[in-house]
Amino acid sequence: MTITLYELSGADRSLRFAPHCWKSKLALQHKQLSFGTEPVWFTEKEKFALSGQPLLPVITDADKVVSDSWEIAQYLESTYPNKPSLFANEEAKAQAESFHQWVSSVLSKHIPGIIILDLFNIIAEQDKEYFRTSREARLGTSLEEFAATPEKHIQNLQTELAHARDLLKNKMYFGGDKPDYRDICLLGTFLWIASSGTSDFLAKDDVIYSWYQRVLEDYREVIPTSISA
Ligand SMILES: N[C@@H](CCC(=O)N[C@@H](CS)C(=O)NCC(=O)O)C(=O)O
Repeated sequence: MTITLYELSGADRSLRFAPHCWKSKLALQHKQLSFGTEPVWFTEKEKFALSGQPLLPVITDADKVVSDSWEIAQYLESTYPNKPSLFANEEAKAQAESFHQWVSSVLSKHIPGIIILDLFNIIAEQDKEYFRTSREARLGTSLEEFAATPEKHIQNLQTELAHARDLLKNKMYFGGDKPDYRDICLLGTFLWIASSGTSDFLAKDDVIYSWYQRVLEDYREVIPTSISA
């Protein structure tokens, strides 16, 4: 086994919640590559200092070090072209890049309001001050204030998902009849919510809910059995 995925973890090292780390783990699983993982707390950045930057995910593959979930997906695709594809062709890759950006910067803004206090409760004691200070500076308010109305954020998330519903119309997966990197981006983001302890964030009659049930099983090998739709 030569590939190691460095990913954020909770106080309990087996608890992995970070969305971009989930994307890389799902991409590794999709490509049927053998890999190990290294759990990292927020305040253990020295563990992946060799990447020369402060964010996760990072992978090492023999003497290669790659950071950033989108860079990792591209690296895996070009380094292991004979393994199952993350992007069926150049057009699918361009669509995946734009979907990745939509998920990361548009859809994801509704999520901290749903889970931020749950996240605060599951991270390591030594991470709590860093997490509170950095997130409160970013949000411009206290974690408690920001998390006061989770229903409103769930509602906004469901409304924002209209774009994904449109893309998925009459299809099993975003790319058609098998999952690709677009499915991984959205699943990784839902796993952020689910790993933090919220399960009811989709309506049962939503096509996105049926899709979520399907992809959870497709990637079940790397998803804890405690997570269900
Ligand atoms: N654009 C980056 C974003 C990476 C990112 O924001 N990572 C988060 C975890 S999902 C992180 O490392 N946070 C650590 C911190 O805030 O100190 C990617 O897609 O990989």
